[in-house]
Amino acid sequence: MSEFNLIMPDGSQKKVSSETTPLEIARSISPSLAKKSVSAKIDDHYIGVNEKIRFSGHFRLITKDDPEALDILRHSTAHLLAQALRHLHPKVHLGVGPSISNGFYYDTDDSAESEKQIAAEEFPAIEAEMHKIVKADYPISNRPVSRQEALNIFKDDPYKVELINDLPEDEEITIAQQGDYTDLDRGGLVPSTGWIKHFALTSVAGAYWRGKSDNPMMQRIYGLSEWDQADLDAQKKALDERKERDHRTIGKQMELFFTNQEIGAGLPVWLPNGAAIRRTIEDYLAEKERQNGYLHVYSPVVSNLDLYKRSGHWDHYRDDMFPPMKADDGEELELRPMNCPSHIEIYEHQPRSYRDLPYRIAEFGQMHRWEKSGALTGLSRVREMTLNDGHTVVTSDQVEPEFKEILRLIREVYADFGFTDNDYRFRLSYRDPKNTKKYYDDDAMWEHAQAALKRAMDDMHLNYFEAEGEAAFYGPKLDIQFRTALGNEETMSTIQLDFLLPERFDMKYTGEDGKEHRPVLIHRGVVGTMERFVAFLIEKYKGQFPTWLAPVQAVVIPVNYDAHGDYARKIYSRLMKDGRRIKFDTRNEKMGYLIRDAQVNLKVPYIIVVGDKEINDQTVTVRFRGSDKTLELPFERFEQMINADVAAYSNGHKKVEEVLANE
Ligand code: TSB
Ligand code: ZN
Repeated sequence: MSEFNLIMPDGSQKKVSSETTPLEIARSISPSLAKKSVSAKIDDHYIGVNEKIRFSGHFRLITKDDPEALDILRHSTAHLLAQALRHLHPKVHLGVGPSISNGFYYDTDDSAESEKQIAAEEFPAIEAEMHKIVKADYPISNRPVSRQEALNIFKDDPYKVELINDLPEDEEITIAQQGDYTDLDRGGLVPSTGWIKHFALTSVAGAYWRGKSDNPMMQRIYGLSEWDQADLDAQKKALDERKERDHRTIGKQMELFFTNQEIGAGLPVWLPNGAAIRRTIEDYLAEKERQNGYLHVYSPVVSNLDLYKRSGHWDHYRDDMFPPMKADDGEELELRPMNCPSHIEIYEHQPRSYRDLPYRIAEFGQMHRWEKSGALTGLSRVREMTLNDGHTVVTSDQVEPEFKEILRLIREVYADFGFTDNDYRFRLSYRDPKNTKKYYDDDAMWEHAQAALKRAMDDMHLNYFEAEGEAAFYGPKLDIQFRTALGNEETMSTIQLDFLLPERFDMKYTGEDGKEHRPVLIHRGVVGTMERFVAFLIEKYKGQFPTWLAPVQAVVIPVNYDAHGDYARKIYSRLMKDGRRIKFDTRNEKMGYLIRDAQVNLKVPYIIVVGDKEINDQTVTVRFRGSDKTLELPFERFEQMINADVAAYSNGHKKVEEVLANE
């Protein structure tokens, strides 16, 4: 029997035998300490309270009062979930199941067993199974195993096998055991399943295995777990608030868009209110692009498959493409996953010279991508989307200045939408050099392109982070990452450097020297797709769009339609002629109901009520969004106010305050 030397928190030394457990040490100090000890640590290694001590070092008991104990509880609840899933879906494949800032998750993949993945409808059954396991109060143990033993234990769990194989040679592998359930685990778990009492499963969402988009999509099941019910209730409430700003919830309430199975998963329908927002954005962007030298084009959403064979999409991007359509003459047609090949054909339609460069074309290009059904989310991840796309053809000397110019344009647009630096971060997306299936294989080309991208960013003194395996197959990207209400990060805008497609399509321009040269292609989306961008805006503004974007900018309500309808209609028509989006609410309902409907559901910036007094004075009574104040204004004054509000984009409210100050 060996002996170990423990250094206690107070600095004293304690010699223990290899038969000693942390719980015994706790008991020797005080029974109450033993009762609330959740786990223990020797240096950075967790050791369960009932485990035998295996090495010497700094010793520390973790009690319930310790913030770290909450992570241990949540991590243990993830195991509890996995054990319940194993009972209900014996063949489910498990990924990882950590604690997170407000709870825990477990990544699961049930595709080996059935086509249908685990869905939220099953949560009550899964929770019931979890409670059974809690009641059984299985002791939780952790022990080291050899690599071979670990591979044997997890032979039916491909994700675990991958994790084991990725562990460094000299790393100790430990497994956790509770009843009939075994997991690969570093420790940090409660002593038995009976310790876990206040938990709930909250949602399930698609998540790529190890966060890499070229890996399989798994189902990530999220949950909450707390030491007491009051804390669990508080966490649930916080989660409900996040759901409230979820664009899918607000999209329903404001009647912006829908998706259904009849039309097809991931194929969104834009209702009039959502379409009004989108059209406003498209008009705005088209004008901005025109001012910045882009020529707008229209090109077909379906093309000959050979076009995508030539571009390399078919070799490197096929998994994201809809299956080709075979025509009766043997021709194969493909719904386009990207617009670049069509834009390249447009460039090549005429011979080009250095005097034509940078050559900039743009299109609100509709594309189709075969996203996995588990990954589809509202408007933010869809199968049919319209990209605010643009391609610039440049000489190699123009790559950096054009890149900077595009980034300047993007930030100018962000300012009009009221984004601040806190809303996003920059990601330099590089290839994964090991993945030659996804990425075109030419080391020199990649290194050159990635270095150019990094140089441009460093030159502008911008903060960014770097990510391997997130590039496009044809080149590296600057991705602008935004956080959704559900807490995921997604790419919105993007600028991409491409030295590959110009080769593939044999693109040329005549240089100053009269000879033919190869240009470089820059792909960019100023705001990304209309779908994802609008999803983000809904969440950012919680549906309370600045007036220039609001689907309905003002509602006009006559106190009594028969008496005041004509005057109300005159106001409505005048404002519509100004270009405003106005709803004339003629419903025969109580005034209070109509006002509430406009405020709560439509979130309208201005509600105008007109009755006898207003007709008499040629005024309108205005209610402002977010304020209880009503104000009677001469109609022209209001007209000036709302038009100034719209013209100032997201700074509109400042203009309104200015106009009001003159009142
Ligand atoms: C910028 N060829 C380039 C283009 O020229 C391109 O298509 N790049 S992309 O593949 O990165 O897509 C552009 C943007 O579309 C992404 O940055 C992202 O904001 C958006 N997007 C991609 N997939 C989806 C999807 N499934 N649903 C909604 N938006 C998406
Ligand atoms: Zn492109």
